[in-house]
Amino acid sequence: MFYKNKFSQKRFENRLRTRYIGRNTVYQSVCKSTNLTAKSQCDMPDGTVFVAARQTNGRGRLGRDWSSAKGGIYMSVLLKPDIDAEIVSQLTLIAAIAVCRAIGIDAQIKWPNDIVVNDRKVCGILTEMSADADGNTFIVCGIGINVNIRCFPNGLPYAGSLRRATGKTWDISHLTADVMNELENVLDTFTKHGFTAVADEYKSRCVNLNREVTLTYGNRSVCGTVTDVLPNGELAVNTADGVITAKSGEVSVRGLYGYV
Ligand code: BT5
Repeated sequence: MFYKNKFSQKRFENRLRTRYIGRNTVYQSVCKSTNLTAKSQCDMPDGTVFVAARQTNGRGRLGRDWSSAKGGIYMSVLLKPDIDAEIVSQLTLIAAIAVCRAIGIDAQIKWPNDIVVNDRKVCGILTEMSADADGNTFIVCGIGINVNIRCFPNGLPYAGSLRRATGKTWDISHLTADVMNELENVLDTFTKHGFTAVADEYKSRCVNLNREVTLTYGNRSVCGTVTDVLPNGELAVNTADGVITAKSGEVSVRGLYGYV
């Protein structure tokens, strides 16, 4: 079982079925953050994936920390698509669908970027857009999955892992490849037909739908009930002031992660 908890380039490559995602992979046993590594090597080809066994400064959104112990997957995909900035937030949703397909168990998505299994967060996604010295824009899609992690720091009571949810040790090399295989599939559909082509799949997994939420964006907070995820990936929330839509933001779902 020990080999499953360790990234092996050979096992990974044998499993990879992609044309370009992960065809160039940079592996580090430890780094600060794979998103930072990806940004510092943004001259690498489209689809390059930066993988680490652990991170010392794993990052979430809004400068939050991402706990990154050994036994997880920490990967950042460098993308150079010909798309406008508005699409960046949709890429987070695309990656969420890919992770759900790859793990293959009953996973839900808490809009926009959490993968939830048995009401616990097993994966987070951080998509960032940057530009190189010549002003060429690129996207880094960072994915952190709690695979075989058994215990989390005290401050993370709602973190879970695939191992804890299923009782089995997962193969890190295979799952890393599976995420890339699925990401390329979903991205192909997305590039050809837009988010609308996968919106129903996202909605079918979306834990926010028909739930009471508090949505925080900028320095505003509103309460309401989620009525839809729109064909462009925005969340529609029915509030006392009418329906508002959000492209990004923080959502607390009543009844999830201890939120009452
Ligand atoms: C995220 O942010 O969920 C995005 C996480 C992205 C991590 C990947 S790993 C590879 C790449 N390199 C990086 O440096 N980052 C990306 P957010 O929605 O802001 O959630 C952060 C919150 O999740 C924290 O404030 C904690 O409450 C909680 N958290 C931290 N570590 C966790 C973990 N390992 N599992 C579950 N929850 C965690």
